[in-house]
Amino acid sequence: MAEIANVPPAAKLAGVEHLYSGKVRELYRFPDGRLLFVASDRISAFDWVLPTTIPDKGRILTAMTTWWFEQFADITNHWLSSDVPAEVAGRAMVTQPLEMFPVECVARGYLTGSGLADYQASGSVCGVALPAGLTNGSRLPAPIFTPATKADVGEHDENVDFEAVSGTIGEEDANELRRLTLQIYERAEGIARDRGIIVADTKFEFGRNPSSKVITLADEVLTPDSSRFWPADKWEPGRQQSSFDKQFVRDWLTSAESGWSPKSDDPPPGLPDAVVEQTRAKYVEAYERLTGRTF
Ligand code: Q0N
Repeated sequence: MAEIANVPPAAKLAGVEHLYSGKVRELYRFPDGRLLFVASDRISAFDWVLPTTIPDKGRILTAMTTWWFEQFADITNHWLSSDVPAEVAGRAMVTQPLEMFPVECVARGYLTGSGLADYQASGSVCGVALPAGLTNGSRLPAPIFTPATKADVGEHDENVDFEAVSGTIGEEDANELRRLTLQIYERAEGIARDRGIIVADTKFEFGRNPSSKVITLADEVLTPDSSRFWPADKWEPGRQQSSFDKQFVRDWLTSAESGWSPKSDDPPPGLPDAVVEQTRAKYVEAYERLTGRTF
């Protein structure tokens, strides 16, 4: 699989085969076929992987994912075990190997990002018509399923309509992915909102268990990397919302102090220690607020 220019090579883990490296996650296979899903401490911003890592980010996002899996005990997921190699302790899961659906299953409860851009151009998102008068950050009348197809490395995923998904995987499975996506999102959004975090949108990946044929929730779920988390007390439609986790990073990278611009073709500079520590604290806060557990 293609490598991303500024992502370091995957860790060498004894006895597992490296399958895939994304900007911040890696996938390996054990000899028995089970997978090892690893979350790194890497952080991305403005489509770059930053040269600085955030201590404990991988462990926090892994703990968040497994907590959500526990909340949705009625939704079959790919988690098998948290008994992982020592080098990745706490930031990896052993998972079922699935036949993945080639669809990014996105649910949106609020309008921003590519959803806002599509709405402003056409009044709809992924073929779903929306009422007039919505603005950046508006809460939608009801959550919508806005699937996307994975683009090549370096490209953004492409929003597609439900019919395109049906055409690719069949109507029955497309209906099921939409139903699962909206059901899980609605439940998560309510839980998070009660705890002061708006989950504006989120992306799920599903696969089919090749033996049982059961459609199964995969990937990491409902983390700030797979979702947009906003602080509920600062929500104000009509402007770009602040990011729960990455706002300190974005503010510093766009400040004069960084000497860098998101428009630049140059890689971003490393983050100051204070920004690293503030950002780590936001990931801890998100985990502790959501779960009521201490990290
Ligand atoms: C898999 N991807 C998508 C995040 C992005 N349980 C699974 N079985 C088979 N394949 C996959 C999974 C999962 N999860 C998912 N690629 C393969 C890209 N992912 C890869 C992991 O990092």
